[in-house]
Amino acid sequence: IEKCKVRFVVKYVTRQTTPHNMTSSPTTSAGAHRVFVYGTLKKGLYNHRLLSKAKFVADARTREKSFALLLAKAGYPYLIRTTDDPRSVPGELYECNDDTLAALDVLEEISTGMYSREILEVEVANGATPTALSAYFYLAGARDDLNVLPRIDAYTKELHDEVYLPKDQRGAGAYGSLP
Ligand code: PCA
Repeated sequence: IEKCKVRFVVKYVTRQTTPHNMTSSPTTSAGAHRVFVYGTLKKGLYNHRLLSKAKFVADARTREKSFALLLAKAGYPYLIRTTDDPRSVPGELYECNDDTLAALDVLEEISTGMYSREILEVEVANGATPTALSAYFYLAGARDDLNVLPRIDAYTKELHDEVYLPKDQRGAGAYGSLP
């Protein structure tokens, strides 16, 4: 009987602690979703309004150095994985609720495969030691016609203000389409 009791207690404790491993889940124990943004969702840019109820956590960058940031004709960034001069990507980390995450999925056209929402680890500066956190981010869908797009190091406010064309201002013609 004593042995059984001990086993039960150990199992219970394990169940309670393992699902809350903070670095492996993009969702916090309080139910907030961490989202890493690198494009038009950043502070001061056109689509940031969708994050009005989200909490800014920190400036961040991807731990993975495997990306290329491309600039689509309508002036938004298109993030792909590449083996050709792969880089880490800078951006901002937020915490948001279910409704906000759903609104981001609509903007990024997850249902059509334009972008897909994936999970990666980002690094935030925390004094001298960087901290790694899991977060959702939007990766562009793979396409064959991307090699004509220019590559950029970061999607800055200066670039955005100069070239971004909101969805409702894109014509049906080539300008709105990608590339
Ligand atoms: N918005 C998303 C992905 C690309 C874009 O323009 C972002 O800011 O992360």
